[in-house]
Amino acid sequence: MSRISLTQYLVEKQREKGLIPGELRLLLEVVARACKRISYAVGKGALAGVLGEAGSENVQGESQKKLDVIANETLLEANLWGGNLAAMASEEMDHPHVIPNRYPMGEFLLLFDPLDGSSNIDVNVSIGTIFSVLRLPEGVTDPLEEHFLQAGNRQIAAGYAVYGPSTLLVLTVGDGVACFTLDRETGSWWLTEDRMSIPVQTKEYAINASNARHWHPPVKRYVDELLAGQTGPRGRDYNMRWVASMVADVHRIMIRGGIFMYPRDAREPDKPGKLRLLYEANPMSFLVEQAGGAATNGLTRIMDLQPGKLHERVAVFMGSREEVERVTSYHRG
Ligand code: P6P
Repeated sequence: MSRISLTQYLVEKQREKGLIPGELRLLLEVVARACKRISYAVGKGALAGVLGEAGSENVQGESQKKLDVIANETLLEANLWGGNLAAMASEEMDHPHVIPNRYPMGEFLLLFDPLDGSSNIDVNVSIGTIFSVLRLPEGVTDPLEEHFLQAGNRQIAAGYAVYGPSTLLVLTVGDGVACFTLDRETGSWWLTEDRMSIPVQTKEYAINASNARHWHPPVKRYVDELLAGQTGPRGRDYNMRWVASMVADVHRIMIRGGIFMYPRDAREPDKPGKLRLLYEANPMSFLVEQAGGAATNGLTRIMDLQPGKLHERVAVFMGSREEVERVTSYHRG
């Protein structure tokens, strides 16, 4: 069976549907090539001496793994000279990285978490790269942090790579969600699912249950009802999964349904949650919604939130629509 490559898929989106401009296609191909290189580095692991701590901290004050730094540098270098970007923002960098004057400035802004779930690197559990594409506001010639502060509903593309048993690239340009599998022998990305769809109902939920004593009442009520199973108000048993790698947990949900939750809790009352809005929650919300799911912060659609800071955090409830709507109704109720 002849498979469709990532390039062919994007050319068809550009040519047949006029959905994406050529510059966006080029950008997405560059990002895919960078993810391939990150996949090779991740796959080499101890053999390439890339495991363990980098000995530095990121803007969040979290210690960086060597692969965090490698993944960030790979994405920066790959996207510097192409001429389709104005600037990049990353979980690993305090401030945006503006394209140097020696290269042409493009119309897009690229945001990414270069290696999400990095606490799993040294124990060989799936990790991933998350990215989001925004347009540089009209007439701006000097990109600043404020230009990144756009609501998630302004995204024109989003995706993630998951470095697991297979390396997959899951991508949306606003016309459904496609999944590509990396052929490690040839280095090609092949279309293996052209319209991902999250089951509306599910029997699985994902949350770090060790935080249960800190949860606010709506989350406690929702999870207790799941734990009550057949004997409780939900009338059926549920299963739990927590990989502690958002990309791996959300990818599972994209395939077989479920709800991913990282709520705010009483540990740090002033902190709205752990996950970052601009380069984790927004791109994953775009993908989940494009696959028929839903994503809120417990009260509001995540993609309607207006960011105030580049690295701001947000509570996350995303996945099968029925479950997200239910837990959101408990917050509103
Ligand atoms: P916890 C990884 O560090 C991450 O940002 C997400 O990928 C993941 O879902 C979450 O944090 C795990 O957090 O508190 O369970 O370790």
